[in-house]
Amino acid sequence: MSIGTTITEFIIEEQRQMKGVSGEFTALVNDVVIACKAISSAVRYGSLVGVLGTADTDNIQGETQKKLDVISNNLFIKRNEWAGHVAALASEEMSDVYHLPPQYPRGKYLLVFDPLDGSSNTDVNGAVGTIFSILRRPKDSEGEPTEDDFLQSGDHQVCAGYALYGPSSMMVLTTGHGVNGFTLDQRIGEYILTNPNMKIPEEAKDFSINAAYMRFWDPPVRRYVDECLAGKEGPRRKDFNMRWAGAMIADVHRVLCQGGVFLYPNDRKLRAKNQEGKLRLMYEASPMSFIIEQAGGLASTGTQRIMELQPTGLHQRCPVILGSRNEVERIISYHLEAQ
Ligand code: P6P
Repeated sequence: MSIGTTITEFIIEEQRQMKGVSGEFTALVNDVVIACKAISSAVRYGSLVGVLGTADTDNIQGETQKKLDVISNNLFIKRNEWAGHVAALASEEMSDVYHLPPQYPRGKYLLVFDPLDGSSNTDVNGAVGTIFSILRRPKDSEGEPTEDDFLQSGDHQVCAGYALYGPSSMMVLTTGHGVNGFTLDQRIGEYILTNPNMKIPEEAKDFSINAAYMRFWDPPVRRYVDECLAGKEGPRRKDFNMRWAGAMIADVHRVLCQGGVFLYPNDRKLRAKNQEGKLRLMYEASPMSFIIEQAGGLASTGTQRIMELQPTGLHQRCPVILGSRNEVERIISYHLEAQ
């Protein structure tokens, strides 16, 4: 039985191309991979082992946590805190920076993650996943890392990736040299390279947005969606399809594979809550934007490139419009015309 290229072999090859990256980076990615395998397993057992339903706690976002949110967060911490590759962790599920227990050495990387994106899908057996981003600890950072040490724009990411727990368990990651996809071979418990050098198709027929909020949308977003809905008879002269999985990771993975555009824009409802969009910059928008750009696509707030946004807080939100270059450029042009 031939095994194929495991994700560890692939990362070691990548490391040889990356300047200033030691074996520490490879070992860190390996720990992240093991954490994702553990989360994939926990998600798959579902109600068989009582991991579904809500925990009795809320996260920093004020969202009621699912049991699997807490389990996934703890698995990610336990796998990544001990080895000495990271100096601190930050998570959607924790309000502050997570400082490592005193007995563990501090490494040169910072790891920020959403342990279980789309967790509202867990109780209905829908797709969920883990998103992570690896940053370098700033050279002038001393003692225990602070929140400020994490507040780096998306262009500073060393690595970004996600694990999608769908019909198959996949990992997709980039270190700035393109995007590669790996599928978990349950027979040997290894992620195997199955989608080398992923490129987002330029032609698109899918758009992904939660149309329940249509009445709150800004005119540029409304114009884009209305033109898609007008189909062949409208200005786009072709029919479109709409998809909304309720999990960014599943919707963006489809856009990466088939082309199209994913939108979670700002709108009147969010502004009324003083929010700039719903999705979080550090552990949702930035890592997914890194992947989409490395696959030849674009990622914008509608007026700014997401990877250039300077974060002001760990849990800062931002509007997200990402996908096939020409679709995102069209939406950006509608925003600029509306200014
Ligand atoms: P809505 C999941 O909670 C999430 O953060 C993203 O994964 C997903 O795209 C979005 O929120 C869904 O939001 O408003 O459609 O429930």
